[in-house]
Amino acid sequence: MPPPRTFSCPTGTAQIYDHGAHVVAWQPAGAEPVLWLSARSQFEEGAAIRGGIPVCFPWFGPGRSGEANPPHGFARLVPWHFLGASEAGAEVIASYELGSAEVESAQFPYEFVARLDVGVGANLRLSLTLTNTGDVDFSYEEALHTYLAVGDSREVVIDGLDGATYLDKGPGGGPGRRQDGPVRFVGETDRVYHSTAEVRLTDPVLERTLTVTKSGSANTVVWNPWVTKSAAMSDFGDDEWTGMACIEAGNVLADAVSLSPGESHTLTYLLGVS
Ligand code: TA6
Repeated sequence: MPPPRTFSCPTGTAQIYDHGAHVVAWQPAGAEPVLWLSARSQFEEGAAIRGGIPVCFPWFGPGRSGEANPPHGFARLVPWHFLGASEAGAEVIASYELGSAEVESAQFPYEFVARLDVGVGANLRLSLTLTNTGDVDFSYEEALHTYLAVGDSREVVIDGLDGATYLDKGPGGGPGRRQDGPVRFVGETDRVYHSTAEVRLTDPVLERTLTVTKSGSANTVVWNPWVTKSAAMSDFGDDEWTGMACIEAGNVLADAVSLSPGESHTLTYLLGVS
């Protein structure tokens, strides 16, 4: 697999693989790295990179049918076209594109163009735009599945989801739950919130707050695999669960996006550090 491209400006640096248009690293000037990447990740054609910001499309997990494969869709498993990079104010913007002609999928037989624009600077901003380039309506799920680096996942506090309803995909979970106060990790946590709100992760160990602001996203997914699930993943170190937390922006399940011919939709994910 070709090495990642590095994008650097005075306010920040990022690394992105053409494979999946996958952002694997971002570091604001003067700050520590913000994204988590497993030491056990694969970097192979056709395989998902474990960490950074996987682009999940055209379905999330096993999809609305519960039977879609591969998990989280094909977009993160294939090379995207690098369109170029441009300086814009205090950031550099790298752009990638994936067209339906390059990803034959009987499970998603539609014509589309996916574009990912990544703004690199003091903040990290991803905009994922889908355009229906065919002549029939289609719907799809999507997520920017961000792995954040944390000092100790058992100590972080996630604010902004208080009162939001969620689907608990964790052990003994189910639909129709409502968040009461901040989110803390005390076991395997896998929740799909119905929320458009800004989310803040306070990390007392690294002494920083990570802020996720989004647009065009009806769902926020919060995930930590904890002990058992980490041990079951070959590309995830058994003890790595204490160093990461996923806060993802998406449109999944009942919030899947529908596009008529010629229509576009953009999901934006803005990550900041303070
Ligand atoms: O976003 C959380 C989740 O859907 C979890 O259920 C878990 O499966 C995670 O994604 C990782 O999925 P992956 O296919 O990358 O192993």
